[in-house]
Amino acid sequence: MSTEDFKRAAAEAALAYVEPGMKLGLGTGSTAAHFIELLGAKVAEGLDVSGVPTSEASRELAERHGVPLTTLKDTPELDLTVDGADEIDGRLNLIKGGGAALLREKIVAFASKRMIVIADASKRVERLGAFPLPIEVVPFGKESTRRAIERLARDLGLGSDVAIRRAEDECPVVTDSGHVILDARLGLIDDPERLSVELNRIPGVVEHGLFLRLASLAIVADQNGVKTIE
Ligand code: ABF
Repeated sequence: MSTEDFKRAAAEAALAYVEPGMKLGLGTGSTAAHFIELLGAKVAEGLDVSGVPTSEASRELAERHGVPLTTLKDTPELDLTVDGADEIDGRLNLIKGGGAALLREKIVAFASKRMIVIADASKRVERLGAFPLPIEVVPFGKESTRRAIERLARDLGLGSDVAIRRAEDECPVVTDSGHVILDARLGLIDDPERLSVELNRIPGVVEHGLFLRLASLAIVADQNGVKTIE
C-alpha cells in the first residue's frame, strides 16, 4: 500500500463523522482532496450536506465532485471541518500551511464546532517543528516582517532561517487572499503557545501555521490500519 492509500483510508474513516444536514469545512491538500472526492460520492447517493472550501483549489474540486457549497457569509457557523496537516503532535496541535491555504483553513476551523485532522501516519511527530512553519504575511514590508520573525526566533532560542516561499518561476507564491508565505525553519518548538502569541504580535503577520487546540480528533493511517487519536 502507498502513502496515497493511507491518506484515502484516513479520509474514508472521517466520513463516519459526517451526519445529514451538516455544514462542513472542506480542507485543502491531497488528503483533504480524497475526503472531498469521497464526500461527493455520498452526496450523489443522497447525503444532504454543504461545505465551505478553504481554498480555490478545494472549491473547484468540490464543484467537480458535486458537493454543494456555501460561504461563511451565509453559514458563519459550521458543524465539522475535515482537513489535512503537515505535522500532528500528541496533543493534536498542528503545523499547517504547506499548501499555502493556512489563513482560510484556520478561519474555517475556528468557525467549526469540531475539527478532524486526517493524515497518513508520517505526519505524527513528538514535537512540532521539523516541518518549516508557514507564516502568511502582507506583501507590503515583507522583508521587514521576515527579519522581525528571524529576530523573534533568535530571541526564543529557535532556528532563524526564514525564507519567502517562491514558485518555480522564482516569483513569491501568492495566497488566495493575496498575501505571501514565509517558511520559517525554526527547529523543534518547545513552546508553541508562546511562539503563536509572539508571531501574532509582529505587524505584517496575517496568520501562522500553528493550529493549537483546534483539532479534537486525528485520524491517521498506515500499513497497520486506521487509528484515531483524541
Ligand atoms: C493542507 O494541506 C495543509 O494545511 C497542509 O499544509 C497540507 C497537507 O497536505 P497533504 O494532505 O497533501 O499532505 O491541509
